[in-house]
Amino acid sequence: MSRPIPLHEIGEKEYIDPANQACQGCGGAIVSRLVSKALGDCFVRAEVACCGPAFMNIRAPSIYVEVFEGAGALMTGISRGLKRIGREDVVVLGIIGDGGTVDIGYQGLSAAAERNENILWVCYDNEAYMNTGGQKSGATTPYAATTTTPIGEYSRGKLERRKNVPLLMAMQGAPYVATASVAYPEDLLGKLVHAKGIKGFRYIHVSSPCPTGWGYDPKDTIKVARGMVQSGLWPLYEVSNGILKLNYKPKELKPVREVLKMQGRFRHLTDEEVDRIQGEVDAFWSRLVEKDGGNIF
Ligand SMILES: Cc1ncc(C[n+]2csc(CCOP(=O)(O)OP(=O)(O)O)c2C)c(N)n1
Ligand code: SF4
Repeated sequence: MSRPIPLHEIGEKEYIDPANQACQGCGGAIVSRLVSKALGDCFVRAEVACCGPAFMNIRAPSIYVEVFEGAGALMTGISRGLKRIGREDVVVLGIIGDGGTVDIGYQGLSAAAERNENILWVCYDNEAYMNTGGQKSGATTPYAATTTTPIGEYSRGKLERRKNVPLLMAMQGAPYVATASVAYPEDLLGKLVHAKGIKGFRYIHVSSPCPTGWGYDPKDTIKVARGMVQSGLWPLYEVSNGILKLNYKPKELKPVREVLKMQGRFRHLTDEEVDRIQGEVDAFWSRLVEKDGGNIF
């Protein structure tokens, strides 16, 4: 399992250029910075269409494709090419949006996990297709207003449950799977460094709030991200060869209401709808606590 790495231990060297085109307060930009610092000098990066070109100004060799369903195939090709020339020491990294991971990229992701490709897939999850205007994805929290699930007489926002891709990857037998959050950088760095040392398919899914799509003040990104973890809306855990470990386990979770009310996308919620979300969060949390330290299947 991983161990949290304090920020001062990771070193001062930066791997991204000082300015980028992301919106102020973009969680994805924080992911990009921390991932590159954790991996250091020896990685290549696959990039597919997403908000990434606005903030992945990482100083590392990278290959970009416009088709955002293609990350699994692209990373597989790079990894196998490197193996062919005897460079398996190079980490093959993808920092991929939730649309490109849980929806349109899922087939390639699942196939790469099945083949146990030697790649590190980091999903930055802003819970929608933000680059094209904020359409809902399979990662969007229920009842959120998005541009394809607007609020009106006949619509209460997104109705489906979230697709839990970290657990799906773990059930496929991936050697290492973790969730993380931009509000817990020590935890994220620890998981990245741990993943770097493992061969085979590794998957880290990072909650990366988006002020533009979620409707909050850009200065509050970390506050919102922290609230998601503290309320159980985004639990932090890792699964190493099938064994689950909860990385953040407070005595009591914060009520989800406090976190939801900070975000414009949930402004329309009724008390009953908040209760439904709270019920689902509580049920999932109890199952995680039950499985903590044991095998997930
Ligand atoms: C096959 C295909 N369909 C649609 C598009 C247009 N497109 C580009 S980026 C994008 C959204 C990507 O969403 P996500 O992966 O969640 O990343 P984010 O934009 O949130 O960073 C879409 C629909 C495309 N490039 N390729
Ligand atoms: S739309 Fe959201 S994810 Fe995209 S650059 Fe802006 S803040 Fe970041």
